[in-house]
Amino acid sequence: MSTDCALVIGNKNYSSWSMRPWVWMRHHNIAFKEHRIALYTNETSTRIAEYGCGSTVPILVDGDIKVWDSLSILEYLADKHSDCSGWPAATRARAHARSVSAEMHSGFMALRSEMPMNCRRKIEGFTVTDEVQKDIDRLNTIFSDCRKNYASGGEWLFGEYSIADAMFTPVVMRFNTYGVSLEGDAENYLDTVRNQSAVVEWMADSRQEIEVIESEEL
Ligand SMILES: N[C@@H](CCC(=O)N[C@@H](CS)C(=O)NCC(=O)O)C(=O)O
Repeated sequence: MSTDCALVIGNKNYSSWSMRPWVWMRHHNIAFKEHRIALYTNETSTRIAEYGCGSTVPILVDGDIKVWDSLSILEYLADKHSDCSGWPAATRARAHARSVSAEMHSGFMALRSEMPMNCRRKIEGFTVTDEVQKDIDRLNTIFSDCRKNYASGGEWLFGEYSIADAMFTPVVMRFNTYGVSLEGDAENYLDTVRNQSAVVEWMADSRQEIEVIESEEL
């Protein structure tokens, strides 16, 4: 992909949706320009609207093609870069990866609203509500099942790195901030994500940001 390709993202500290395609592209060493728009300022909506495709980030601009929505961007990139790992190759694993990714994309509302992503922050003694605990338990099951079934192929959810890992990366950042641990293989998977060089880079960048979004600071 030429550097005509740009990824429009929000603040690295807070923008969980932006993190997904950014990390996937960095993991695969795909060249892109980064256009950053600070969220929740007086200019945010105008700056996003300039791209002419919806009111949220991330947005991928690839020449004259624009793609918005984190999952659509990942799908587009995987189609374009068939040498990079998008969905797993095997039919069963592919169906599984698509299902858990869609589940992440459309669910986990309690976890999202009560544990907003805030990469640079560590909160001691966070109280997990019953609704959030249900989401955490479900994530524990998803990660454990994946690792049980696909560990022979590598350290990621489906063995080789895939779109599914990018989809769940922001959840791992939330767990860091609010002090959530999982069990056994699921916790080991969290460590794999934490140690991924693209994630380490994103987190370092997030610590350089100076904006504070009060609504995301519990
Ligand atoms: N479904 C979208 C959701 C994107 C989204 O909600 N992005 C937030 C930032 S993380 C946003 O752009 N908010 C802008 C605003 O609220 O003004 C995706 O996956 O890309």
